[in-house]
Amino acid sequence: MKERLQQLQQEALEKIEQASDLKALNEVRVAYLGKKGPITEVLRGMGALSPEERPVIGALANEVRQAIQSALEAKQAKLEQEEVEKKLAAEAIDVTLPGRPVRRGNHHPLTRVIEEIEDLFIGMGYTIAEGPEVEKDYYNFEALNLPKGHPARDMQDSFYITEEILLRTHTSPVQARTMEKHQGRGPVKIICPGKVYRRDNDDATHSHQFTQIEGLVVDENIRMSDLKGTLREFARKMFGKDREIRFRPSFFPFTEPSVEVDVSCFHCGGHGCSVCKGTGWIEILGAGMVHPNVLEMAGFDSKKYTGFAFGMGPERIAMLKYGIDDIRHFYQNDIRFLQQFHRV
Ligand code: 2NL
Repeated sequence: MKERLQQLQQEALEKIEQASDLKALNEVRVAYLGKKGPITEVLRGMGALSPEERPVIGALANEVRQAIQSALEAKQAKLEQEEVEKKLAAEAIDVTLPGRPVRRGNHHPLTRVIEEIEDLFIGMGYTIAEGPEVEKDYYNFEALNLPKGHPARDMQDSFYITEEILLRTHTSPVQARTMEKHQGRGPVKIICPGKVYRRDNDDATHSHQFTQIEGLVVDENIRMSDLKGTLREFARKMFGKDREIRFRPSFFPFTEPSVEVDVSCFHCGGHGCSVCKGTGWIEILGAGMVHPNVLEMAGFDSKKYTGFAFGMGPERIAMLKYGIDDIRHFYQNDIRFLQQFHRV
């Protein structure tokens, strides 16, 4: 019996040594230490032994079981460690591999032009003012010297929400609101960029939604020459240092006098070409001296204060600057169009 036990131990240790994975090792455990295994069988047969032999064989059987158990545990730990290492090796991340490229986007050409104009006026001491796109009839029309019944207020031309509320048709209401906040004290020096809305059938040059930038300066002793100097500076920064501007008489309800402003053609320098249609000049904005009625309605004393204002369409400026032939390009989000305006 002693030899049988020693032989079992040797056999089991060899099989444990040979087991190449956890499954095989478990089979060895079941085969040798299981309830139906050979050691249990030996212990069961102890009844047939003499009282002297019994404790000797019993002790030996326990030793053998112990030895097999330890060997199993050691091997199990080793196999588990190997498995972890294999897994780590298989799942390793190579941090030196190049990353997937991220496609770099760019600002919308309109955003770009608007920000360029904003920066230019901020450089001249203006601040940016914003206001609601859903506006009161009062600020959109009344406060701008467009009384009830004025043709520009026609329901056909604006998106009315109620009799008194509409989508703003220009950014001027922001200027009216800002002047009102100043409570009759200057200076006011602001730039108002934003989206505006008019009932229009969209085509190459019209859109029911577009953008505007308006400027307003109100203070004592503001004169038409201040307007002209400011706009000349704007034209040169925007279209080139050699540009000249000219004023042509015009009409806006909120300014008096009012002017249309042309810039000398940046394409031909003023000689006449297809861009300026042979005239040498390109119309870029409208402007004028703030109408006394507008100043008074906003709480300013029009005997003490004067001001100038101007308004332009960033779409038009961008179309001229980048040779864009259809306003709808700005709103269709065709990536082939948008990608052409990467900032350099
Ligand atoms: C244009 C012409 C203009 C203004 C806008 C203005 C605003 C106030 C008072 C006086 Cl609160 N004027 N704005 C003045 C003249 C022209 O816009 O052709 N815009 C695209």
